[in-house]
Amino acid sequence: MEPTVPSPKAKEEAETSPVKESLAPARGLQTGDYLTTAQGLRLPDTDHSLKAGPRGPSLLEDFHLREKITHFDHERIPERVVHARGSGAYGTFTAYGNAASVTKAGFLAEKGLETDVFVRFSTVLGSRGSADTVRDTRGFAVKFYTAEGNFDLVGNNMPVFFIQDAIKFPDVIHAAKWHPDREIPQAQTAHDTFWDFVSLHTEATHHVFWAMSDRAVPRSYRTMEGFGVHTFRLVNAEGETALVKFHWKPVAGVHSLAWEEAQITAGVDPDFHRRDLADSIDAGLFYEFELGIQVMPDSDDETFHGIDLLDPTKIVPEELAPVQPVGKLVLNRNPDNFHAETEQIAFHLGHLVPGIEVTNDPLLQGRLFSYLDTQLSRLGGPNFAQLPINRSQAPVNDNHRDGLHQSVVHRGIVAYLPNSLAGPEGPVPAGPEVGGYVNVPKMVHGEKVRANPVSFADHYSQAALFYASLSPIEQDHMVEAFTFELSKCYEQAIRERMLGVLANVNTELTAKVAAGLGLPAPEGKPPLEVTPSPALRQITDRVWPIAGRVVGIIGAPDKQAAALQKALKAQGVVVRVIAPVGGPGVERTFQTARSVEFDAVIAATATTDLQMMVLLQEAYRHAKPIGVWGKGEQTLANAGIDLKAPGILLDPDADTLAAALGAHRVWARVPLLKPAASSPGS
Ligand code: HDD
Repeated sequence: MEPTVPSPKAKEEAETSPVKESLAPARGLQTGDYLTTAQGLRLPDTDHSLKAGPRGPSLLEDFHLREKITHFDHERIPERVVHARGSGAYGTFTAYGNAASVTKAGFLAEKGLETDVFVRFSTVLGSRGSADTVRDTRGFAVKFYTAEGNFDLVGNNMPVFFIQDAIKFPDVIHAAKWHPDREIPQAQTAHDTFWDFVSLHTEATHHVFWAMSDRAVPRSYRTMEGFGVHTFRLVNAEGETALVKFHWKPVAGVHSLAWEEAQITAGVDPDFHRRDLADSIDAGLFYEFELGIQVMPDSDDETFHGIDLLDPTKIVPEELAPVQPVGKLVLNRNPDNFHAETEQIAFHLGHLVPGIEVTNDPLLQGRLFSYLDTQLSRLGGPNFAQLPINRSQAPVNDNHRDGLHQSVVHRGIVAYLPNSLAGPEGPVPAGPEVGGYVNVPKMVHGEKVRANPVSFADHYSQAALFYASLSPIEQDHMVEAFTFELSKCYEQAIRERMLGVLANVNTELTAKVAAGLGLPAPEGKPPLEVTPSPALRQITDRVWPIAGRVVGIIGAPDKQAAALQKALKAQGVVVRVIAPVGGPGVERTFQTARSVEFDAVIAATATTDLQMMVLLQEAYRHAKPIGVWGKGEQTLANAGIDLKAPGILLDPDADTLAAALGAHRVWARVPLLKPAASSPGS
């Protein structure tokens, strides 16, 4: 079979393609020197409506007033029905080339090939204006503008999903979003309808465990993994197939916020993740991820080590199928306009390229319908692919015509195939030899039924695997999360039923959650044998890159602070001085600073300021490194923090701080923070 990497001509066309130009302001639009109406009429005044005298009523004939207000009235488009809250960035994906053995997709197979991408990160449940740091799954959607057409990898930061069949998506989303009578609570699962649904619908259990884990409160979008979730079928140049799961591995490691920290941040800075993404790119501290694949044989039964690869509630542990890195993504450019780019981008699992095919996973199959469909109401018609952010870099000639918001002036009379009238201008079908998308022939058979394979009935073993794989600290966090969320339910019966579900996963976890709720722990049938997957653990001994981290100094912009700023800047760390009042070199005042914006704090001056006491106590509770310079010792004493506690760094220099930041948190302090032990200030 001919390789499907783009021909030099196609590449040349791609380089001069409209999408690149389109990222600049469209020619002729919004470029005039004068203020005009939308029709180009120059306007002398846009501050006063046309009235019958200065004190008179406005005149209906004021076309400028009406056009201005009408346009404004229609500025918003419907927010996404899920994943409404998000933010995005452009980047470059560079292929390592090793994926050529499993796929002919040029953007993966051709070593060194650079492909433009746009990534949109999101939460699932909240409205567009909701907070970034809520407990939720995060979307991780990537559009690759490949020379063979757009490929969208629409994944999440969790490798499994609540449901096995797309037909249940409206149910899980209606249950998880706000209650329809009062439209509360916003952006969270800590309420009755969610727990009612998942306690009755036990195939959600594995995803619920991920949602109650630290993965649901990422430190930033930089520190999340991404997963394609479903199994895809890759096809190489020889026509050989493999079953594959996609993974994004963050170069910065996987790190989370403390739960209390996430809650405070939601109020103090609801744009925390969005701001971090934009600020980091502006500062040249680009987010980096490696794309990896787990490759499984394309066997007749589509299972691997007994795991049904069509079941989206199951993972394949990395210990069974290692994640092989196949390329690198660097997010390096902020959008210019949130609405035009981030809001109008339209992802769709049916945006595929030769070498990547879908499988019969029933969740994936339903998604193939939903994403195209939703854009019709969200983006107002079938021509959304013409929006600059959605345009393909590969030449397009689709024979579609007309429709709302058609912006192409099609010429000629032919929009059909076959025809004899279009001449050389008309598109012709493309066979595989010129990159046409031809499915690998696969036998499809079966009775018409509404049923799942038997293997889909195991709802608990992988939830047990996940829990068993976590470090004790992460397990504790999960116990706390279950207890927190279930105690927010009003219905006792829901709590009890959910404890019954937990009892089928892990007895110890159930006992702890039940104790927290003041309820008896029911007996269940947890799996007898569980083989943990250490790759799922977040807390390890590894020291991670620290670019994008922030250190606060409670003190003054003196020489010592400047030296630290200089030394840590080299590693991409921002050092901010927090002083009683503003002034040169002061980035935060005592009044404006809050612990959540710092990964480590240094007390460098003596103060009894109450807000600084709170800041230090929170940093302590959230297991952040705390440094002490000079009179700062007194400040720590005032805050009730023991200088000998783990992670209190006496007179730290840049290297000491860098090492502490690289571990993310002072894990040795966490056992001291258990409710029984008194944390400072509590
Ligand atoms: Fe979905 C958006 C991820 C199942 C229907 N989904 C959406 C986004 C992400 C995901 C990241 C935001 C895209 C963006 O930034 O614009 N969805 C997933 C994952 C799933 C999943 C990883 C399971 C593995 N989704 C799923 C199902 C359905 C949908 C089963 C419907 C049957 N999803 C949608 C949607 C959205 C969407 C309604 C809302 C806005 C949009 O598509 O463009 O069509």
